[in-house]
Amino acid sequence: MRKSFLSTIAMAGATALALAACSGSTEPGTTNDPGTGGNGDELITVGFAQTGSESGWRAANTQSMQTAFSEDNGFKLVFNAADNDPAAQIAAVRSFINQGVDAIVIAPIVSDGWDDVLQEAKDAGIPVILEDRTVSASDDLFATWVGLDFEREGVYAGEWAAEYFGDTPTRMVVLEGTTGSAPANDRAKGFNDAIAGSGIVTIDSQTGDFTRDGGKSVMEGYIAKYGIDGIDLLYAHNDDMGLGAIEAIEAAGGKPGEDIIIITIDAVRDGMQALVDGKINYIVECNPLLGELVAGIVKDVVAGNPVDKEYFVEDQKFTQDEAAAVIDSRLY
Ligand code: GYE
Repeated sequence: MRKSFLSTIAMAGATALALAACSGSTEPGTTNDPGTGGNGDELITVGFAQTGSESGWRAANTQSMQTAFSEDNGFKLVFNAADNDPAAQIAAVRSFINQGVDAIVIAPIVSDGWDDVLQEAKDAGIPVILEDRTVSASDDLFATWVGLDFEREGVYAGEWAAEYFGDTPTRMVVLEGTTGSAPANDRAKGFNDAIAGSGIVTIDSQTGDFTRDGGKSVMEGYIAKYGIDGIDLLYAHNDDMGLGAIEAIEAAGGKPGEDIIIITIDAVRDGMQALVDGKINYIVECNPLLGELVAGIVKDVVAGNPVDKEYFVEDQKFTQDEAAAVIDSRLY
């Protein structure tokens, strides 16, 4: 069954419920119940295989996870960031298996290539919880997944573009996320479906690997090839690549948000500021604050309580005016 969490507030509420249900199932005197004097009950050891530190989104996600998987919450966290190297990430998961952790949480860099190591975790009796990105492996190899609907994010972005440009012939360049990652695949698909029938044509599409530097250098290449005047629209699969592209456009003497309309995904602080400043035209949110929800679900999985196969957290979307109204109250 598909579960949606409507907002950060709804998410926090649901998490509180999940945690309450969980602490009810643990024994008195655990770290969840320090008031009774803690009598040596064990922390849940969790290995977390993070992608790396490629973006503002990732920094907020790592912080959310590290805060939620604290000793005060009953966890010992073994953290690994793989610097966007899929082989290194799989090696980290193997090391968690060898260490005999109680559960493994993975934010998979790419979708493919997980079958063997997930089978090894299953054979070792260690449950795997996927966070953020999805995998193509069979879903009996992991307990559950918690994340965002990337395809819908792409649809939201594409719908705004189709509405803005209508039938007008529009030359679009795309900055794709990491090749083979679920958000890059799904954000492309959702966007392309939504612009079908509009005047928007993709003239170039390359990966900027979700980084600011990647977005900047790919955009420099686009500008060298097509000129600022030859590009009407930029769709960047995350804010950071869009922010890098803005630097490239400005360095070439162009006005981001005017000469080239820019749409990005994430809604992290720097992206929202660029939206308020008129340099980005539209942002679809991708909520990185998944830590508490994931921690509650990990406790349920380790306790043997039933969980759903997937938990979707819902995203918002912002025009320039909407961003100005909320920017001061944003948590990341
Ligand atoms: O959009 C991007 C990050 O997987 C949803 O990864 C995440 C994406 C996010 O690098 O900024």
